[in-house]
Amino acid sequence: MFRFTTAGESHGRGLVAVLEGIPAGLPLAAERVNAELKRRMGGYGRGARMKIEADQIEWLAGVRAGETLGSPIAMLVWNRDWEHWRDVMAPEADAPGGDGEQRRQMTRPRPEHADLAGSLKYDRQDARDILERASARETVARVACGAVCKVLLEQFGVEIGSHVAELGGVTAKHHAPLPTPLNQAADASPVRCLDPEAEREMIARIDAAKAAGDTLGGVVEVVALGVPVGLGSHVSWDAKLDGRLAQALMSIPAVKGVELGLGFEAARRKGSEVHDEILPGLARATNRAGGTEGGMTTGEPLMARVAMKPISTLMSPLRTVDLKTGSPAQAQSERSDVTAVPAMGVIAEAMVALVLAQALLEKFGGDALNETKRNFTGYVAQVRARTPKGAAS
Ligand code: EPS
Repeated sequence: MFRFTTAGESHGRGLVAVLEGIPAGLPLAAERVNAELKRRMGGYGRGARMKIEADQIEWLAGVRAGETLGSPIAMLVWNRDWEHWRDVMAPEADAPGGDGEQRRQMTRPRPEHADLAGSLKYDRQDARDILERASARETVARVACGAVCKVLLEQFGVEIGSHVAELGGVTAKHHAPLPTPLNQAADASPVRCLDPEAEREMIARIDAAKAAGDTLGGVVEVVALGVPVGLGSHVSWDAKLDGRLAQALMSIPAVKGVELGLGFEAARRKGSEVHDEILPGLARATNRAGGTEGGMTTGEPLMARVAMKPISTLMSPLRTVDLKTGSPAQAQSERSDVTAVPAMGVIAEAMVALVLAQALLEKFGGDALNETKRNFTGYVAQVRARTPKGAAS
């Protein structure tokens, strides 16, 4: 069964990622995973934390002699910042940090963070018990699992990339066709934007927001090329790939919206201006659907747009209430990022990779990579045989 889980607090000892269901025999090197972790750490607008960390995995299980074993893959990433938080985050009741006060209590919840709802739900006096896990630091472990899925998907000709389409209210000019490889072009920009003019303005807005103690959100476009037709299914609500993508992408911290293809714009147009006509050879005239129909992939590029709100930690804080006293207060300021939109793109790629890998393994099965590939090749031939005679291929 394909599944993954993560464990770890932002300033705890480290992060653990466990990924199950990857077939045996997949060539896998730590460098591939670490390259994705490094991409996630980048982006103009990040805070001082990223200067402390140097995220790298240690294999704990599931890989031997450069290949997967078919057993759960476990990876560990140490938090370097732990050294500065040992006392605050110590698991022991009688740790050197002393009482709650000295353990850097957080009692003034930030609006739009998990602080308040989490403290009430889990009945914690110290919102640090909530914020440490709600922190986007957890996405290190997701990106590690997603990187393994990317390596698997490459074996089937699937390539996933992303770029920043909007940041801080600046919209990049539409770039058509998108460059290939997409990530090579996007990663060359400090904000992962393909439009140099928009990039300059985005950087200026990040500088201005930083000076004002404010934060910025934005929109990322994720693209998966080479996805075969028929991943996911129309038969049940929870098998539908569009729904699964939306859930996975919405679960990224601070994400407030997900669109596939035209997304909300499709609701404003007439049907004739939305639907993708079918041409001889079963090609499509357009890809406004963004690569899914009826909860299944169409074989066209998968296009998802992901909207991130501004980070909720403001250096010029908003109004809140101190949970200890019940009195009006200013929200607590913790060191944070001005924006993490460029990094969110890398995380969104990982989430798309996880959903596609799961759907691909669901369809083609296999305990060993060779078996999965045999099943895949047979299916591709079957689909090709359905192309009407005399049509362009
Ligand atoms: C985060 C706050 C910042 C970010 C962090 C997410 O961390 P710190 O409080 O240690 O400065 O840098 O993101 C990461 C650590 C990361 O690896 O992405 C938060 O509160 O969500």
